[in-house]
Amino acid sequence: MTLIPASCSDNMGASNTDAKNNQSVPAENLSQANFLCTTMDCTGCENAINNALKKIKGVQDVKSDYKTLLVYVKFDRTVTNIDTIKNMLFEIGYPPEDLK
Ligand SMILES: [Cu+2]
Repeated sequence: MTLIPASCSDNMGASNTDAKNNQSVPAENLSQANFLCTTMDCTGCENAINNALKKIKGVQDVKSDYKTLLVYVKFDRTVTNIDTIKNMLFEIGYPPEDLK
C-alpha cells in the first residue's frame, strides 16, 4: 500500500467552481459509465479526478469515491466517449480497471 498517485495533493481544492460545460443535453444523448480506479486513496484523489474529468468537453457529472474506488461519469455521448475519459484517467495517474 505504498502506491503514491502522481497528482493527488497538488490538485486539492484547485477548483470548487464546477464549471458546467453542460447546458440542456437531450436525455437520449446521455450515457453513464463507472470506472474502478484502485490508486485513489483520499479525498484529494477524488478532487483530482473530478476536476480533470469535468474539463473534458461533454462530461456532465463526475462522482468519485475513494472508499469504493469507483468513479461515476455522466456524459454526452455525441460529444465525448468512454475512451476519452479512460485516457484522461490514465494521464492523471488513476488508471481505470475493467469492471465486470
Ligand atoms: Cu489521494
